Amino acid sequence: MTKTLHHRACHLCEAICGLTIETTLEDDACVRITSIKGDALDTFSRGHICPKAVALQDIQNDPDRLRQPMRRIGSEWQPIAWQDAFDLVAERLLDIQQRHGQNAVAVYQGNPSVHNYGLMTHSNYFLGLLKTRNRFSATSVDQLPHHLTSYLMYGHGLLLPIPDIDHTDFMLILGGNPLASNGSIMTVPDVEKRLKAIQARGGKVVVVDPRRSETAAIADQHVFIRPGGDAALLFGLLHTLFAEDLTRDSHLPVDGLKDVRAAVAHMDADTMSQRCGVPAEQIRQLARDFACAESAVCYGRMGVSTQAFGTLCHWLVQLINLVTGNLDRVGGALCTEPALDLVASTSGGSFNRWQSRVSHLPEYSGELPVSALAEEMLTEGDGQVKALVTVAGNPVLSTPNGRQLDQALEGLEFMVSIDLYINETTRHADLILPSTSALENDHYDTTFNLFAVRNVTRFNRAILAKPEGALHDWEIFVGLAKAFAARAERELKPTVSPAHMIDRGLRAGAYGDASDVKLSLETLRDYPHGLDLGALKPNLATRLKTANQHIQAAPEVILADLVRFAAVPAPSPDQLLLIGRRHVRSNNSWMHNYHRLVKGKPRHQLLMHPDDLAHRGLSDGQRVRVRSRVGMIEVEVLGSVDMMRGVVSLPHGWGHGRPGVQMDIAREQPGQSANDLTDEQQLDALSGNAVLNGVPVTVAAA
Ligand SMILES: Nc1nc2c(c(=O)[nH]1)N[C@H]1C(S)=C(S)[C@@H](COP(=O)(O)OP(=O)(O)OC[C@H]3O[C@@H](n4cnc5c(=O)[nH]c(N)nc54)[C@H](O)[C@@H]3O)O[C@H]1N2
Ligand SMILES: Nc1nc2c(c(=O)[nH]1)N[C@H]1C(S)=C(S)[C@@H](COP(=O)(O)OP(=O)(O)OC[C@H]3O[C@@H](n4cnc5c(=O)[nH]c(N)nc54)[C@H](O)[C@@H]3O)O[C@H]1N2
Ligand code: SF4
Ligand SMILES: [Mo]
Repeated sequence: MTKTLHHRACHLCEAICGLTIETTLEDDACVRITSIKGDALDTFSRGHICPKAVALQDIQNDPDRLRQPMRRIGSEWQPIAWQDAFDLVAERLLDIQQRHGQNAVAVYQGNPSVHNYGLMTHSNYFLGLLKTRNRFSATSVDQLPHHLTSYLMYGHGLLLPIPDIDHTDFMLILGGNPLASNGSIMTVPDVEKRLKAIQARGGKVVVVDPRRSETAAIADQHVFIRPGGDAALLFGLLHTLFAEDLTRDSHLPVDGLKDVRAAVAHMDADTMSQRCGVPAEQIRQLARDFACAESAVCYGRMGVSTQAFGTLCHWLVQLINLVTGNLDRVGGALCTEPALDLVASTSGGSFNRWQSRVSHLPEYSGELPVSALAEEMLTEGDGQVKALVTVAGNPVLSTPNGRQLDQALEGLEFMVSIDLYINETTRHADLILPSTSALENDHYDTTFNLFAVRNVTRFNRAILAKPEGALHDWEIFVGLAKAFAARAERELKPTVSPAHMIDRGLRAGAYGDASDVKLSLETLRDYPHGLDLGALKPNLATRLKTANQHIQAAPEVILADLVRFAAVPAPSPDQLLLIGRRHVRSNNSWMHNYHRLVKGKPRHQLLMHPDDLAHRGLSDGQRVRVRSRVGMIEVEVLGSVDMMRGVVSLPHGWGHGRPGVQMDIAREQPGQSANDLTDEQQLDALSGNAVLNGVPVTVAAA
């Protein structure tokens, strides 16, 4: 038995923790993973690890994970050869496009697409050939408001200022629970230690959340807020900063601040307090505390981007950092300067160049909001979607009104999924094309190095050999592209491997051939634990991509949205509102098939304040019916004093009990899908992002 130690970044969430993985060459000539630990020599993650990383071996060994392409005939799945599968996809998609037009084929790309470098470099090699406007992704059930705000204010949708968590004196967190999620649009391994370090150096952490989350529990202050009330709270903060002269000059060139002042002139803390339930004096004091801190950063995430005024929220977050002098400042919000800089190498984005056919939702960077996907399939007429390609996504469980989409998928002429499992979505596919597992593939993080709280980089080779006959995701896309181009008689430019592209990108980047660091894949081999390229530094002035290289503080489309904000009546305090919840042992919809992560008590119950239970004559542990405009589910309810009154919480990603799902462990503990309650008609109308938090529901005994 020979043991080997490997080092690799974990790709499962945004924290990119360094791992040490031991493999053993056993007497039967099989290589097995014998241990997975945090890598103490990774200077970024410093040995931090969470339970999901240990389950990487379970993904590897899972008998339910597909290892060859599968074709569905009725309800039976049969293996099919790769080339036959590629030819079939090309034939069916081309035929549908010839009969119904290019937009009749839709595409949905899910979250793991950004955690897998081959999907980043090569999905478009095939998907681009389809030339369809019906492109969707998980972006519009997540962070679209961040991109739109940065595109409008800074000229590039990926120029996202990141909290300088290691140097700040005051961190205001809205709608993020990094202790469970391990951070998002803030790549921050070991986040708990970093938050506690703020407190240890005399600083303060404040969390705004309708639930006393794990992060709120360690904060200095927790502010309860009615779901969806954050724009009002942020307006109240900004107004106070102006009214009490708490602003600080910025070194950055800014246009439009006068317009901002005028636009928020009547949004005082008293008026805004009625919209969000936070007492006016608390809003004013929070503004003072923020402005008086030596350095401070306001950070909003998932919980505030997936609400009705998600884009206003992120715009206000930027403005609060800007007017207090904390944008582009050490201890404030800073833009990461990664080795492979997508800000430098891609176009800034685009907005509203076209709209969805049925509901006229706006395009962003070539994609439409996924809330429109089902109706594009269900509404007859020219341009109706007849076929779907899904890539590493499970929209039946992750997008609003998932039941409707579930039914719409049944009516498609053809569907192909590039995925590892037969799950709630892919069970509808005609073909599933599974790639190698992550440990059989090289890894370079193209995305999360860009959002990291330090400038870091690393490249790791595959740990396990590629099984015979298996293909990497990128090779599947090359196979599909070749088959499609041949049949369509279109020219296909040759391509190179992802590793080759990364090498080129590294050499051309800020730490590449023209610098002293001379980064390339070759030089990165000397840094198996990752390479630290230093703390974040102010750089925004030189990286702005707006036409005049000034920050646009008052983009027209955002100011226009203030009319919508003003028109919304104050929510009724009697209305029960649903929010989500993440747990460190779960990862969206797809990691419930590993015993290690799901063992013990279930974690997918509805949480409700004990007073709200009593008010309805319900008791802890009872089965209840939760209803919204679009659906009804039956779940167990638990009393929790951590919930704000009038708010209930249910995690998403469950609901594995649907027929045909081939994930044995997940089916034993199926839970119900929160997205059978979320409503595809509830949107941040400006961006088209889905509202997943603050969904009106009723709860009654089952
Ligand atoms: N109600 C509610 N809904 C939500 C959220 C919420 O908080 N509340 N969160 C939203 C957010 S933030 C997100 S990002 C979305 C996620 O939504 P999705 O991206 O649609 O869903 P995932 O659960 O991430 O599904 C990942 C799929 O990729 C497959 N997969 C995993 N690794 C690979 C790989 O390497 N290659 C390939 N080809 N496939 C792979 C898995 O088998 C699975 O089918 O959900 C959103 N939905
Ligand atoms: N363990 C684990 N880690 C993950 C994931 C996972 O599924 N599991 N998913 C990954 C993905 S795809 C993403 S995008 C990130 C997301 O990472 P985060 O943005 O940290 O998301 P959550 O953990 O869902 O935290 C959102 C918080 O917002 C609160 N909230 C809900 N509604 C409102 C509201 O109206 N106002 C305010 N102020 N707060 C509100 C919720 O109570 C919750 O505490 O996590 C990533 N990491
Ligand atoms: S927090 Fe867990 S899942 Fe996320 S990168 Fe680190 S080890 Fe992986
Ligand atoms: Mo996400």
